[in-house]
Amino acid sequence: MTAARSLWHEGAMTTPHKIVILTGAGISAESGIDTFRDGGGLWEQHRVEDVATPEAFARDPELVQRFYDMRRAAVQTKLPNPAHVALVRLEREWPVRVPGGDVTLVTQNVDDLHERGGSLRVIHMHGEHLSAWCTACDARSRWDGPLIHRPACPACGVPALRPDIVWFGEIPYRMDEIHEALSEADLFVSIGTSGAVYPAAGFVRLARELGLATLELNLERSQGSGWFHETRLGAASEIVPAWVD
Ligand code: BV8
Repeated sequence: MTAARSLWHEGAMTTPHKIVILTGAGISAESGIDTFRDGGGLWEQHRVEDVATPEAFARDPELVQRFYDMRRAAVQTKLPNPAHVALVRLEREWPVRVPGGDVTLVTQNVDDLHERGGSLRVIHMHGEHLSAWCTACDARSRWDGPLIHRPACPACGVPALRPDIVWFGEIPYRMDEIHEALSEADLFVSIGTSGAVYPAAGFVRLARELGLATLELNLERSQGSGWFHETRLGAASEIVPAWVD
């Protein structure tokens, strides 16, 4: 774990203890899951931003359910890639190698590839494909099948299940935990995100204000690249293991 151990920060080589990692669609791209904005970010000629909203769900629930049923099924045919696996090594080995060391993994992704790669603690700030949210009783249930046929909620029996996904205009999950992790960390690493969606896109600025070292690992420069101390470009399945190992 050489690369993760040290990073130039304000001219000095430092050894981070607490690391916060943010991942986006780019870490899952090489597992075959489409990103949002590469290739136009379209689905059946709909902009994702136009489908992933409460208004779209109210206007055309079947269209939105079909959109998520298709992606929920597709995700289950994909496999974690070496980038996911490298982060599992970091999560397991960092606390052993560095006294007080800790890794907090925050993802914008709604797939379960981090978990299937072996990550034990994942903060899904935008929700999860494999979870259904009952609008009648507010219960969340693990769900891997379609919702288009309005199945009954496992908790209350009412056919009121929606994708447990944070849509545009909705408040992301576990923001307090994320802010607390950033306030205690000394390194923020962003992997595979365009920096197009807030509040996630603002984490690097918060990290800079808090005095963290900041590193971006991405296929290309992002909207937030100017805020990072260092940006390394390349495919996640190559540059993430190279950084961790
Ligand atoms: C909020 C679930 C308030 C959906 C997602 C008007 C009205 C309402 C809100 C707003 C508004 N204007 C602005 C906003 C805020 C809005 C926002 O930011 N809009 C954008 C479009 C301007 N945000 C919200 O609404 C958020 N909520 O603001 O509530 C609030 C906030 C805090 C506290 C209190 C109140 C909610 C946003 C969540 C939306 N839901 N996902 C779904 O999945 O179906 S967002 C969606 O975009 C995904 O989660 C995705 O992860 C995320 C970000 O995209 P990326 O992951 O970065 O993916 P992208 O395709 O963009 O980029 C891929 C990157 O990977 C690229 O850089 C590429 O180069 C790189 N890459 C590609 N291949 C590889 C690679 N890198 C490495 N290796 C490779 N092989």
